[in-house]
Amino acid sequence: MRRFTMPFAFLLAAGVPAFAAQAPITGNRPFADKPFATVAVASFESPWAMAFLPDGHMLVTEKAGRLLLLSPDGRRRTAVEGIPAVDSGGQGALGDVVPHPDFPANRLVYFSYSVPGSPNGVVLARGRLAGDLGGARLEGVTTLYRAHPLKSGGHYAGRIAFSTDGHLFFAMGERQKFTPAQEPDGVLGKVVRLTMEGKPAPGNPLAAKGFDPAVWSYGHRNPLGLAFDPQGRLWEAEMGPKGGDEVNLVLPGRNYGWPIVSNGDHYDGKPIPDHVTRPDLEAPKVSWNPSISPSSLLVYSGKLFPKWRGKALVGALSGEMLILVGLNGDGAREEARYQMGNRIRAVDQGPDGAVYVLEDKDGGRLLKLTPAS
Ligand SMILES: [Ca+2]
Repeated sequence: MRRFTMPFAFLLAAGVPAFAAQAPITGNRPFADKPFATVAVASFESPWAMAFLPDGHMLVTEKAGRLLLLSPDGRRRTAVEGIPAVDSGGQGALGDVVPHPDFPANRLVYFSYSVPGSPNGVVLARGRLAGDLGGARLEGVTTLYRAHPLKSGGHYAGRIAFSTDGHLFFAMGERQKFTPAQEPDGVLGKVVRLTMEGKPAPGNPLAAKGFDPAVWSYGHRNPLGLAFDPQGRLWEAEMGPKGGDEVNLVLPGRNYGWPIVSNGDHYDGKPIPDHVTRPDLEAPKVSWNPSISPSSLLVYSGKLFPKWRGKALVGALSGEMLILVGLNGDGAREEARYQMGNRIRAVDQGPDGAVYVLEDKDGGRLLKLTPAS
C-alpha cells in the first residue's frame, strides 16, 4: 500500500470531517471473546442470501439457482418453484432475496440473479409467494430492472435494500472492468434508487448531470452489503482490491472513488492512489488491509443483543469472521471481530432478535447466534 501523508489543516480545509472515518485497519487484530452461543439450524449447497418473513419462516437462496422456504426452526423446507434460469458460473448466482416491506398484505418477494448468456448482467425480479411448506412457488415473476451495459466477469453484486420512504436501492458491481464505475451512462459500480416497480425514482441526484437517471451513488467496486440504519442512513460494504475493502456511508450523488482511488492496491501489485489524495471523493468510513472480503452487512435492531443495537455486523468471506462496526452519526469504527472459522456469506436478523449467519463452504450451515449465558 502506498501511503500519503497530508497536513491535517489541509484535510480540514477540504471539508473532510476530522473524526468521521477510522484510519485504515492494517494488520490482523485480535479476535474478541464471543458474546454469543452458536447452534447450526440447517445446511445448504453454496447458500448466498437469506431473509425472514414476518412470521419467522426463512427464505434462503443457493448460488446454483434454488430458493428454499424453511420453517422458523429450520427443520422443514421446500424448494420454491418459479425461479428463472440462473447463470451460476464464476461469481454468478441466484443472489439476494428480500420480502416486500408490506409482505403480509401482498406476499411479494424481490430477488436478484445473474442471467444466462455472455456478456450478461444481474437483474432485479419480483414474484408473489404462494403456498407453504407443503409446496411453494413464486407466481407472476417479473424482471423489474436490468444492470447495463452487459459484460463478462464477476462482481455482479445484486444487493437489495428498501428505504422507509418507499424506495428500492439496488447495488451493482463493476464486473471486474474498473472504469464502468465512473461512466455516467451505465449503472455498473453504482447504487441505484428505484421505485418499488423498478423504475428510476423521480428526483435522483445525478439525472440532471447526464448520468443514467437511476444512479444514486457511483465509484463502487463490488458492493455486497447494503442496509439502512434506524436514522435512515444507507451503509454499504464493498469488496475492494487487495487491502482495500470498505464500509461506506452512501450519500446521494457522491463518488466513492473506484478505480481512481482506493486504500488498497491492484491484485497485480500496481499501486492505486489512496483515498486521502482525493478529498473530493468520498472516503470509506472503515477500510481493511489485509482484505476481509465483506459479503454482507446488517444493521442490528433486535432486543437479544442490546449492545449491538444500531451497530453493523459485517460478514467476511476470506476473513472468516463477523465484524462489529459501531455507527456513530456519520462515522463508523470497527469495535470487535469474532472468529467464525468459515467464510461468512450472509448475516441477517430473525424476528426474535437472534442473529443468523450463512457459512459459505463445507456444508453451508445456517448458524443461529443467541446471547451466551
Ligand atoms: Ca472507495
